[in-house]
Amino acid sequence: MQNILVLGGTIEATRLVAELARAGLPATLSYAGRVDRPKPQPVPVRVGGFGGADGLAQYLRTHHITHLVDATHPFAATISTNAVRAARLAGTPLLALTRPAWIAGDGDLWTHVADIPAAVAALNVPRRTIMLALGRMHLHAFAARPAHRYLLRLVDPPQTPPPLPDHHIIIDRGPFDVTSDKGLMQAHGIDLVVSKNAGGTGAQAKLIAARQLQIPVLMIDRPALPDRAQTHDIASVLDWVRS
Ligand code: 3Y8
Ligand code: NAP
Repeated sequence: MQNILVLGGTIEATRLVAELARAGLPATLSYAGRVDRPKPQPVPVRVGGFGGADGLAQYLRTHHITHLVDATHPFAATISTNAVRAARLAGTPLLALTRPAWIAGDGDLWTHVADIPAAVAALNVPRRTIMLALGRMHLHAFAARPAHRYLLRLVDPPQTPPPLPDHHIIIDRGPFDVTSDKGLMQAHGIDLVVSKNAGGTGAQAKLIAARQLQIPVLMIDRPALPDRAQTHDIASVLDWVRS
């Protein structure tokens, strides 16, 4: 009998565990515990780190996990690297469920940068009104660019005020929709959007809104990840689990 561990935190992970529950395949969804109230799920959920790759390998062994699915966000490079090592140590089959990177379409005004530091460097420009849609974990990096006005969208109210003298905080969680993101950008007079190349649909609204409003986007490329088997579709994961 299968005993599946899904490393979650994305819409695709949520959709996958719904399919696994429907198919009656035993699965556990794992969250890091980054936000106060993770989304309720139709399968058992565990919250918190494992204690590095060795801790995850130990979890795989002691819980007799038969299949490990890495359905984490493309910027969650540490857990994905740990998953490759842990799966090898424990001899557990691993499959990554990922989503293709976004590609600029007609009308998109994107500038690509390699990572967060490169995005900060690229903001060495006269004062802008920036939608910094990167969440909470990287705000400190932008303290180097205090001249700009920032619109911040966070999942939870921050414990400490962000280190940005001129900022406005919106508390909201995705998936987002184009109409409200467009209204938000117009209401705040946004003239630049900074975004991770997350892919998928949950964070895409701001890019479609930016295209419609002809607002430029600073697009942060994904970090490198180790080689591993991966798929973009949930049906392939179900086939793999059943094989
Ligand atoms: C804790 C678990 C689902 C999953 C929904 C997806 C879509 C909506 C859009 C913007 C961009 C951002 C952020 C974002 C989106 C989905 C997905 C996605 C981006 C939750 C969730 C957890 C997190 C962690 C959180 C990070 C933050 C990043 C906000 C749940 C809601 C900016 C990524 O305060 C913090 O510490 C937040 C941390 C990692 C990135 C950062 O650096 O701050 N996600 N987001 C997961 C855990 O504990 O393991 O659903 O409650 C999940 C989702 N957020 O099932 O519907 O699939 O990506 N998440 C980015 O893309 O840049 C918001 O505002 O436009
Ligand atoms: P990360 O930097 O790759 O991982 C840092 C540490 O957090 C890991 O070493 C692990 O701790 C723990 N961890 C991460 N994901 C976990 C999970 N799903 N279950 C259990 N422990 C986990 O991760 P991150 O970028 O902070 O992302 C954290 C979570 O938020 C993930 O679920 C990810 O899918 C989700 N998320 C992230 C982003 C983003 O922009 N980074 C966007 C949307 C959703 P130990 O070493 O102790 O095991």
